[in-house]
Amino acid sequence: MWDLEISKIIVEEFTEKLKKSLDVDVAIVGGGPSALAASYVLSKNGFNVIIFEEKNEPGGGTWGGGMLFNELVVEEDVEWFLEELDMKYKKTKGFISIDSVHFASALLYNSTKVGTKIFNNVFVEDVLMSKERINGVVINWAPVIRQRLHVDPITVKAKYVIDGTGHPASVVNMVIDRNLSIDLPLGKIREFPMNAKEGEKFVLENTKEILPGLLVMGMAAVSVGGGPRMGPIFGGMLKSGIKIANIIIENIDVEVKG
Ligand code: 48H
Repeated sequence: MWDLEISKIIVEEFTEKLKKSLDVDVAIVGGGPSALAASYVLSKNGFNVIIFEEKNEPGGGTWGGGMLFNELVVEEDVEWFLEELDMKYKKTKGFISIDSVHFASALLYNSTKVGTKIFNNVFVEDVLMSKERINGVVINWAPVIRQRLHVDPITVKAKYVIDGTGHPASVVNMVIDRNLSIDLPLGKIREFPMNAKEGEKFVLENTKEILPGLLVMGMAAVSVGGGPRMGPIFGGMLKSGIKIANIIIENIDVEVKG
């Protein structure tokens, strides 16, 4: 009976995918542009990478461009990456302009094509930690969280966890709530007013490992470092994702205990 077979395929294949994703090299929280760039580079280099995205549609803040004008801008120094991902774009006035839907789709397609597993509708509600390092994440279905259902989560072990949650820097906030001290340059998580040029520089400088096993990238790195926001210019998000991937590639030989 077709209907039953279809249901069986879905349940079996999803279970298989989830089982393979319970012990990974890198768990990325949030499925925005920095996450997709990082996961593309890491997966392409043979790392086992998963992304947890609480929304139905991964892609974060890319889809709407600037003020719903679905066009976004990147700097010319990321042209090589757009080429690698086979994107269509237009060079204009010293910048590159890209249709934001095409940009999001290309990132999603390429990241998943090289092996990243994206779990949408999954909310990361906590981290796994030992005294020495962050060891993974605690996940639940996002609708369970939204409906405030009393349902316990499950855990995922990861050598590295990346906070790619954008402006709120949710993972860093969770870790601070657990009384772990993180060196926040301003003493708290906050952003400053729009300044595209400064913001694009700042995001890269603040893309780093902030605790053993926990890294920040994208707008989360701006919020944690306390820098200016930069609106719909997205080169910094790509460069931040690529930088974090390279940091991990150079340090992956960590032994995770527990
Ligand atoms: C699962 C979660 C959780 C959670 C959040 O905001 P994003 O697009 O992330 P970035 O940093 O890659 O890109 C930022 C960019 O989109 C942007 O907003 C810019 C450049 N702004 C500049 C400005 O001036 O405003 O995506 C983060 C994703 C979202 O899709 C969230 O739904 C998701 O993370 N998320 N997913 N578990 N706990 N928290």
